[in-house]
Amino acid sequence: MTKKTDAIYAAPLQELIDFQFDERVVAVFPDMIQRSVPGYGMIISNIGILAGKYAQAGSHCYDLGCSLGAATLAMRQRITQPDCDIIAVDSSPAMIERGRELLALDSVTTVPVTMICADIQKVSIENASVIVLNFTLQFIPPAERLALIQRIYSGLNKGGVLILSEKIAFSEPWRQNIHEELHHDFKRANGYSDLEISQKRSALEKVMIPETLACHQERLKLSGFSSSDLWFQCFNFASIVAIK
Ligand code: GEK
Repeated sequence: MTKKTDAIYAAPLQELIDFQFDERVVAVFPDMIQRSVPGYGMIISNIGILAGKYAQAGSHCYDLGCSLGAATLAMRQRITQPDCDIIAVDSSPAMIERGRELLALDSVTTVPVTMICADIQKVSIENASVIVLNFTLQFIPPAERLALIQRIYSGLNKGGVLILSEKIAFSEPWRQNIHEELHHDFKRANGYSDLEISQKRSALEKVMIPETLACHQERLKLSGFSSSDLWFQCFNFASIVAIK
């Protein structure tokens, strides 16, 4: 399948509205995320590897903020434990509609998948062995993040994992600047213009709020996770695996 190119912010916009996961974004999403998030493809395939290792027989695996289900499909390929299923949740109706179409084309059918259009802050999480928050927590208001992580912790079985990927911030301004510049270089190298980069950045400003790695790790500890390891970082994009 050919990917439709993201040109949403290519022309000057009179009025910049806050970023939304609507039909226009859904239509170009695979291209947008690949060209915007360093290491996205690698993270997705390794979520599959992690799920293959940590999925427990007879448990649920969750993909929270699944978008089109890339992490779901990677997990589905790798889970071999019996009687597992995957519950993929996203609050964007357009994402879920397209995600279900892509799911129907998937040739791996051994692990059942349910795609649900809902707010991840409201779905029940229980008997879980693998929970994925792949670039989703950053869209939850910071004051509500602890409650979500605590609910995730209590829904996980012992030995289960949370895979948390985020755009991260740095407390020292010089370090923040270096990583931001490198990320913009990455986007330029992938064909985005300076105008596209700056318009998208403004659109995301109020809806996507990155925090430092230390802040994420403290919250995980506070919620009860016995360990949290950084397994991926490229510039200001990182992924942590936390074990219950
Ligand atoms: C991937 N994980 O390709 N409840 C449910 N979904 C939400 C909520 C919420 N409260 N807030 C935001 N979302 C995916 C990529 S994208 C990341 C995740 C990005 C959803 C939102 O609709 C969008 O689909 C997703 O979180 C974030 O592995 O675009 O930077």
